[in-house]
Amino acid sequence: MKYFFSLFAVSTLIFSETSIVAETKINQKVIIESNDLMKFDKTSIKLSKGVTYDIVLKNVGKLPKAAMGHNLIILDQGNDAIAFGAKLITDYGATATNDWKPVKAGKKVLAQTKMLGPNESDTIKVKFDKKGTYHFVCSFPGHFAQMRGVIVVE
Ligand SMILES: [Cu+2]
Repeated sequence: MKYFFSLFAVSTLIFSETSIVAETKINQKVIIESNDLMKFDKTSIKLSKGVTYDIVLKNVGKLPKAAMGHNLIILDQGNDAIAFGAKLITDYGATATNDWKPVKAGKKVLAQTKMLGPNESDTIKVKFDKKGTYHFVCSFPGHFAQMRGVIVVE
């Protein structure tokens, strides 16, 4: 009888640990901060293929959106953040009236947050179906020079 109870306790323990692992595979959260120094707090992020992530951009800056707005644009594989940033206004339709959204960039953009002012945040759900490197960038004019990074999906 004693043996039965301890075996039961062990199997319950294993079972509950398995459930915790399974739970964390759904909608894992990644928080990226942007600031008045025109920087993201993370420039290299490792994620897993096939997992749905809640990617949160938090703008912790204090300057107004018109002067120091930030967004997070994740580019599909094969698109370089600097090359993309250089064409935002000339080729991809980013303007002051559309919050610098690259409306003509088509499938080069995998996902994007809203343009954020001080103390704002936005969450996007993203699932990467292919392993590899994805660049991300802020599309506010000139910010691509230093507001960019890579997501490496394994
Ligand atoms: Cu920015």
